[in-house]
Amino acid sequence: MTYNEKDQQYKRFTVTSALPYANGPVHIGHLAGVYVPADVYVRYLRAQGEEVMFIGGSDEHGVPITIKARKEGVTPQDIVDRYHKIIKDSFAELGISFDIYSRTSSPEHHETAAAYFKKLYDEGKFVEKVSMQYYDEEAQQFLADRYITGTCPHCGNEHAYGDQCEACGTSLNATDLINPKSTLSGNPPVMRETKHWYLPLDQDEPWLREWILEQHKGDWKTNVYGQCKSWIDAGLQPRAVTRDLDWGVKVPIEGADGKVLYVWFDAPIGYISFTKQLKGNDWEKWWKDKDTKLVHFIGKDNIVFHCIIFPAMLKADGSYILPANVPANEFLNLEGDKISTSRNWAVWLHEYLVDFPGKQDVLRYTLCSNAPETKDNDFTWKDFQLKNNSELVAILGNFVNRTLVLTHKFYGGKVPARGPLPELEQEVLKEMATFPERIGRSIESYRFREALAEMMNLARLGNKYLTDREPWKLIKTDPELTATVMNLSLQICANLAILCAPFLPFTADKMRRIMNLPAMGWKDAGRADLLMEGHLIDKPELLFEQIDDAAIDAQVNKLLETKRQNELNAWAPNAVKETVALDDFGKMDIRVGTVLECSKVPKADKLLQFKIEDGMGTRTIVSGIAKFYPEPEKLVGMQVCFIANFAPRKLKGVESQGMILSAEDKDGRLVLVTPSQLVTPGCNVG
Ligand code: B3M
Ligand code: ZN
Repeated sequence: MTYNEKDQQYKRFTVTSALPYANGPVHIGHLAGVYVPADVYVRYLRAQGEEVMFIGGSDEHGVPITIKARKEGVTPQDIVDRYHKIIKDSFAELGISFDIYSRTSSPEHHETAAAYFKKLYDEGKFVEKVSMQYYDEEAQQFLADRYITGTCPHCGNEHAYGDQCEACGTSLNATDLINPKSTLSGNPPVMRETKHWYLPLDQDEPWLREWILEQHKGDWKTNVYGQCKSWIDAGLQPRAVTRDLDWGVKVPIEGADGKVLYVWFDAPIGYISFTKQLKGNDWEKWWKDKDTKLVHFIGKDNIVFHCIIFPAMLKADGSYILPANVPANEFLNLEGDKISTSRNWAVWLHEYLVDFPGKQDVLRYTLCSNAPETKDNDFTWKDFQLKNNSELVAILGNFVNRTLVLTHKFYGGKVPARGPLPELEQEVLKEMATFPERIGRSIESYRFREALAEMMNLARLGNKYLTDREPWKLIKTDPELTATVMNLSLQICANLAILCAPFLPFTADKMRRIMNLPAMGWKDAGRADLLMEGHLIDKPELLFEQIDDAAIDAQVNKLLETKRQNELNAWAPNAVKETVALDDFGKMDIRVGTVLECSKVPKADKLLQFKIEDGMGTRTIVSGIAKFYPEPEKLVGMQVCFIANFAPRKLKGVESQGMILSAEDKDGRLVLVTPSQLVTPGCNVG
């Protein structure tokens, strides 16, 4: 049973986690924001003996998926099939313990979402509106916001989208764009009439205000409460719940051909359809019984959908419970930059699992201890290494290993008898008994960083106890007390196996295996008799191993290469300089010359010196392209273009008579400009 009284009123817990779009893999930002905290929460509740259902799945509709499909020349189903599998498998390997991980392209979901819409429609809960929308006459389809680009009216960015300008971050309406164009045909779109159905959120304002701003004041996180308050205070507008698209849940009414449910209408209903898949006829108590606590784990960009729109949908039906809490996290950045799928600036979970086999708990630990619970936070690989080496290895791993090694060394692996308890031992046991509630209450309050730190404090207590008692010395003078010390240390290890399990499930399993411990519940923790005298411990194994600099450098270099690729992809020719008169150009005397000799300039790693036949004799020209031509001698015989009438200048002691022309490519490479055919040295370039 949970510690906080408010939770004790509930018979069961329905816990959902945001459905990741199946247009790419999941990354550490998703894990830190949503899935690791959700998993810690459900694992803890199960350990407390609570009835828990943990729902997850892939969000497979929406424009991002159709855009990716078009880009790759495949169908949206191909895209979601690919990424649903990658996401589902990588979650499973990280120990995210869903009771079901389903998908919104499933027939069961389509059926449930369509029926949900139909019920509200039949009960007149929607407002029907005809509006003008952009339409692509060549592609013969209405254009969703992401299918329209144009110039941002705020910053002039010519590649703004119909819903947002990524350059200045302004939210836009498609009609705001200057010179709008369809991304499908490239043509300017036309305006055409279309009908959609709207959720009248404006009518929901009174009860939403009371439910959120009154009832949940103080128990919803301030970042969540604050965002809801801003939305409500700004005045809620009716929200379209249908779209003119062909990929999604078909709108199940007359006069809705070519229309599907808006992805943010259908996706949250996925939580319900997945419950039906999991629980069959027993599903309703998980969504309609007031004895059920509903908690949504999400990132901050999903707050309005889970605190305002989805509750409005649930309320419109009238038979559902509303979420008791929505503990949204802020965002995790990576090496000081926003994580971005499109820029590949991410640590992808499926890649991490390949690069760091068997280190799932190291990632879980790092992301939980650094979670952006109240503000955006930053993940760095150096910190990941530090958390592993200085905390997991040095504190938790070290304490358990020392205890198990000494148990084998002194007692052949058997738990020794515990004698009378001196004061220090009584204090240690008294302190140990407080940890289950300290950790439990933090988890129940969605403060997972704090809960994890408390768990590690128990390991610190164990380390300090061993250091204070020094059993490796004490054995020589007081074997009876040593036995007591080792007995208590083993009890602390057994407690850690229970209390670390929500955070570090793989480590907990390993500890239990080594200590031959049965699976135990949270309520077993805090006790000093988990291991009875004579109980046999298996051979000790290290729980964690050092992560060396090479492994970290490899990851950092991988990101640096990504950054380099992004810069290359983002490269565009710089703006043309101001207009010059022909005469200005005429002042430049540009000639062709043949390279007679070429060599590095001594003590100047960037400079090459050329001896050029220029039709009037020879001249020496120094050029800063040594890095790009490592074998200068191979340039002999090549023809180059050079400016002949620059004043001579000394470069590293060599007099240079002119400037050789090179093109600077987007990757910074300097490439010599040479005529396409052999010409006479000294001829003019114009
Ligand atoms: N597919 C994920 C996101 O906005 C979105 C969540 C749906 S939860 C019902 O990143
Ligand atoms: Zn802009």
